[in-house]
Amino acid sequence: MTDSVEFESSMMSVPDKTLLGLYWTMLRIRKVQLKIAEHYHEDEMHTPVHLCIGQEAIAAGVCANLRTEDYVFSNHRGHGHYLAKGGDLNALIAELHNKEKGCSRGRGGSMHLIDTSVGLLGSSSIVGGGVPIATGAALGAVLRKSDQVSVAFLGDAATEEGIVFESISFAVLKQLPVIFVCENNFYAVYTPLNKRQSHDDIYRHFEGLSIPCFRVDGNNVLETYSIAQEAIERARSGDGPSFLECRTYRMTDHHGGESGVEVGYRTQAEVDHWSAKCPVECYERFLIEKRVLSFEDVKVVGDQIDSEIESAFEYARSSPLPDGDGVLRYVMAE
Ligand SMILES: Cc1ncc(C[n+]2csc(CCOP(=O)(O)OP(=O)(O)O)c2C)c(N)n1
Ligand SMILES: [Mg+2]
Repeated sequence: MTDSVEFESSMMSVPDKTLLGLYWTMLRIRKVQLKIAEHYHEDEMHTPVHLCIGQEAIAAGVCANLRTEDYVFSNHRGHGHYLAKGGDLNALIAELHNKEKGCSRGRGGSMHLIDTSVGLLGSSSIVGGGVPIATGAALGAVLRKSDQVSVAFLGDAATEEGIVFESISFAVLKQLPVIFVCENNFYAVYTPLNKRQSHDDIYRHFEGLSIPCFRVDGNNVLETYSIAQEAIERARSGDGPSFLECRTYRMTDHHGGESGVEVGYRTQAEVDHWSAKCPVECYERFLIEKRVLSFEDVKVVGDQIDSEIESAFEYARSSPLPDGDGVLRYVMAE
């Protein structure tokens, strides 16, 4: 029996290849985050890092339904979105090391990830900032008569920004192919959702705008995958936008690799409660029970990912910084 995440009902009709692909994506995101956390204190990465440990199922479940040419717009907690959409791992780790070979040429850091070759058109460190851009990209797709869809990942706090309401309203008016994916991890930095909002039903906030809204167990990759699939198909076939509230939890502090318990804004009991719902471990157990995955597979896949990550760190460390004269190229402020 898998304990706290119920996968069975969403598993029907998902082929084994997809089941395994979702596992691989989540495990890879998890392992990349852990490696970043392990090395962060060495002070070779001069960038804040907002890790998405605990939230991997959302990026994996949504992006598994997207085509390369579809668009994703991310936020400050974007490593998972970038990797799930197919962003280059070497360029991500090089970016964290501020290197010229980084995905933003080392000038952007962790909060400004981009890989246009796979449709990851950018991330915004301004809370809510990616949402209107994703909406505009969806409008562009419609004007070009393309069937691309656009996804905006946003946090629970971003739903408190006016621009999100305005973007959703416009997307409904124009019936744009955009999916708003809210990762509700119940915190804005150190402030819990129940100190900011009177109700914890974010998905209901936008129902008055006549956008289809769904509450999703964001730690359940199969539920996320199947609800996102419906939303993406609806958008692609011209039936307009959707809003998904994916409920989850970040296992590390707002930024960096500590738990946040030591700061005092959340308790160890709360962290433990969510640890039992770990999206990666629960799904791994489920796949083993279903005999889609063996213990040996777990080891082989884990080792392959570890060695890929090891070589990405070597690549990043050994590549050059932007040269002194050119360091201010591509940046807006001097
Ligand atoms: C417009 C704006 N206001 C405030 C901030 C400072 N800030 C950075 S992250 C953050 C919290 C974001 O919370 P949420 O959207 O829930 O995402 P999470 O960090 O939980 O993934 C805040 C307030 C910012 N970057 N941009
Ligand atoms: Mg949050």
